Amino acid sequence: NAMLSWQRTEFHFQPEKNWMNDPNGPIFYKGWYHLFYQYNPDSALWGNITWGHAVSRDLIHWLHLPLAMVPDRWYDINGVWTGSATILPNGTILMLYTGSTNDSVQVQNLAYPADPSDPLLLHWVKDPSNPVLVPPPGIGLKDFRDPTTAWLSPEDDWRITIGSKVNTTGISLVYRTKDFRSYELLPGVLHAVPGTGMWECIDFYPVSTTEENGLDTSVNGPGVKHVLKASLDDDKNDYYALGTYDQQSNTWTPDNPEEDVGIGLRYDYGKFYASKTFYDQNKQRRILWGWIGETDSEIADTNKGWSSLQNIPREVVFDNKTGSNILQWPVEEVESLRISSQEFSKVKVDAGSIVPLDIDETTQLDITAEFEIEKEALEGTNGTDVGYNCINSGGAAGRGALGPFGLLVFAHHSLSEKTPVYFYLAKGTDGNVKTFFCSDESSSSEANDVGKVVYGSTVPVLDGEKLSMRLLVDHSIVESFAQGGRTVITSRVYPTKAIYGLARLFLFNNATGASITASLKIWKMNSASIKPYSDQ
Ligand code: DQQ
Repeated sequence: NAMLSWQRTEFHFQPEKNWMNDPNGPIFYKGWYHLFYQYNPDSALWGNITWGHAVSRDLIHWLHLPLAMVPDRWYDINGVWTGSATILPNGTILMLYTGSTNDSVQVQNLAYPADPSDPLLLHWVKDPSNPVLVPPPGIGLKDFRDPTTAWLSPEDDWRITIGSKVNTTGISLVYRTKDFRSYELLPGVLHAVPGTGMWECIDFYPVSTTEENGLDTSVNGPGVKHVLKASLDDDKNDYYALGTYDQQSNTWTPDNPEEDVGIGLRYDYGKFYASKTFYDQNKQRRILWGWIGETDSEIADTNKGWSSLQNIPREVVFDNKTGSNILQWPVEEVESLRISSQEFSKVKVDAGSIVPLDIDETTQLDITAEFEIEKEALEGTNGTDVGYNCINSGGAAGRGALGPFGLLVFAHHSLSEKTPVYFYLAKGTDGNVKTFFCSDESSSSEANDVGKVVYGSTVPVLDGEKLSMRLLVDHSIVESFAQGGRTVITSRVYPTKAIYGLARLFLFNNATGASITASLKIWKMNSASIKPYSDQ
């Protein structure tokens, strides 16, 4: 359908057609990055789940490969669900994944490459001893899924964690194994949080508090914190927390119990779910993939013949400036797609005004922007917008003393369609400033079968820091990063008029009491021209 083809992205990963969801088993092997993913080969809606497969030299330019695994055994006939890869010290790759059995029971299965000398890893063997794990006593038969990458314990065995729930408490079960075929459930749980419901797609990994590089999954000790992430089935968001992992007692303890998993920080305050990291031994970094679903209707998805994207892979590090969050940043390789750039220096945007930015094509952009707010205004009245939050405060049209201000992307010149991405400063009666980072879809499209949500959260801004944002814009998605990746928001948007050459870019400032100054660098982005597979 040519009418809808503009919504297809040009540099985000997506299959040639049909439905995709969670990223699975990402690894770097023999010079190639591998991405597997939940895939329905038959339609643009969820079902018949297989493992799709693609490879890349640089995480940006992909080659589609044949399906890696299909539901063809009693233990996965209702779906080859989510799983993770472990690379053993001798280089052997093992995949653990959830199968939905002929009775729709969730079990864990082991698979490995048929030919480890094949860098493309085209063929996979399911182990004869499958299933290797079935739900333990007391755990619901459909509440046991998504094994993590294994880590090596000091006792020289491997550990994995698997998500579940007991009543409404989300939990992470830990197993030990020597050979990945037989397992022992460890007593207790790695962690549990009441009221958070089923934990899907748990991720558990170390981050360094002293070094810039990422850490392989088994690293622990001084200068290491552990991130625990759960995807909450009940509200379809990915929540993480920083904490300490004690191997002896098999427990993880959050640094701040008030910001525990599922009740505190999110990777992304927009549309982003079922994510997974892997350690990239090629560049000593940890990389995050997540499933970005559609927010239009199922009818629209069926008509356009495809659903869902993966984010531009993000490097994840501990934020040693705040000490209380991670930073997510698009991998440097995405910068290879930057074509031409335009710079705008110290553009003044008066209170209540907009300024068009003279860019002719705005559907594929990488934008960096810095904002300064008029000093007198910032130092003025205390107690403005004390109860502000992005979600219930009127979006970008709501006006306060010190916000909102930022960018309008996918904007029609009439402004009948626009997606504002913005900061909003709220000042307490004590004079303390709280900075919000938000994205407002409410006037993103004149279509009436699409989600139009206002997303966002607070973002830490330290003394002396300018307000900064980076936006990756690609046809129907905008991934927005504030303050170097402390707070991230991904929006899917489906304008009907602000498309192709009619999509424009503006600065806006809806504050009542402050002018702002913006400096920007804006790159046009090339297409990543993702290639179909051919045997030749
Ligand atoms: N998607 C998979 C499950 C997982 C869910 C099935 C999360 O394994 O829990 O497609 O999106």
